[in-house]
Amino acid sequence: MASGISFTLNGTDGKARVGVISTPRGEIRTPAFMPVGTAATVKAMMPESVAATGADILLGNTYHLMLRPTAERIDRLGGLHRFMNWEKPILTDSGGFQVMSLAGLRKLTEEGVTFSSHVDGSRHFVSPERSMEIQKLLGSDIVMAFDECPALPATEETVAQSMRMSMRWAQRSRDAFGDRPGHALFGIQQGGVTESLRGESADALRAIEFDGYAIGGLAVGEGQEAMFGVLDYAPDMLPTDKPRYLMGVGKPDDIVGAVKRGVDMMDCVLPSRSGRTGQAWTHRGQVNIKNARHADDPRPLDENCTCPACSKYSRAYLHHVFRSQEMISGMLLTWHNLHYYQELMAGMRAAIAAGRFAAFEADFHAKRAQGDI
Ligand code: PRF
Ligand code: ZN
Repeated sequence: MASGISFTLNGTDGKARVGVISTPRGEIRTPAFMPVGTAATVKAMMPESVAATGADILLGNTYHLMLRPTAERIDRLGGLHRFMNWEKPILTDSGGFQVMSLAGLRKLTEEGVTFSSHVDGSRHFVSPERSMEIQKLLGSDIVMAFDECPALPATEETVAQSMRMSMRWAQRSRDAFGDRPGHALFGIQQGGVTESLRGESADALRAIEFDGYAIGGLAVGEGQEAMFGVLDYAPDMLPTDKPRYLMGVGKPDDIVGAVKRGVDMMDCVLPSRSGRTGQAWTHRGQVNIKNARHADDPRPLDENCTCPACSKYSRAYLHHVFRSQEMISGMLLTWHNLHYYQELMAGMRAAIAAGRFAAFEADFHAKRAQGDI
């Protein structure tokens, strides 16, 4: 499996790891946070601004792009990187998870999923083979295997059946992906919160062999304590010499806890989505800019932040444009949030490399405990 994508582990501190994924489109420093660019845009951000926050890679979505503007159209227009003007690596999710959470009228069989589009109600079919084809048309650098993720709570039997089908789909994804130098295929572990099922899933994926391994099926309603409980053992079940990607996580404290337990990559809509609803994430925790206490405040959102929202504007201004529903509100808060997330990742990478991750984590929690000023 000569993939042309390699992972170098540069250091560990406890279970936390620092490294680099090398791709033909550039290096991804890990632990990495991937901003979500679902519909060929990170909402409210120019691609060069996303890069300026420190992001090395974006996440795109098979489900959304296959419906609109379609993978075939993006292919005709030169692929997703050119279409959205983002030259660095792109990882695409495979669609199954989004079908289950967004589409209407779903029919799930061994073959794949038939569903109604949330855009116009039209009927579509995705299978492991079709998902691999779509992600190839998009030109994705890191392709995700096609899986199914049951909503928790679910019975152990339901989770087991679903996981075993996802493992059969993982083999079909591997077969359909073939050999594509310069492009990587990641498998996705399922198994809910049951250790033996997580182990069975990891064994199945390792036997197939992937370029990286995702931990799926978490952050789906089980709560942080249960998620950390799984992360206490799940990363150890995956190969040490390949990247480990925790899908759809999370809040800053989820991310710190995941990195501490051996996770290398994460993605989440939270920093971009909450920016558009007036929520900011800072060193001192969450700030709601629509709160009246900011109306006369000349100070920046976060004194220690060098992003445009913090270096050029006051809390009073950010409050005003949010209340006035001005577009710059979503732009500035999204920029700040993505900058904060990337700075958090850079801080963790430096701490792991220096063997002071425990001190970093203690400081992270201490600052948040002080609360917003
Ligand atoms: N599978 C896929 N995408 C995902 C998930 C999953 O389990 C999750 C779960 N948090 C988010 N995104 N394919
Ligand atoms: Zn800022």
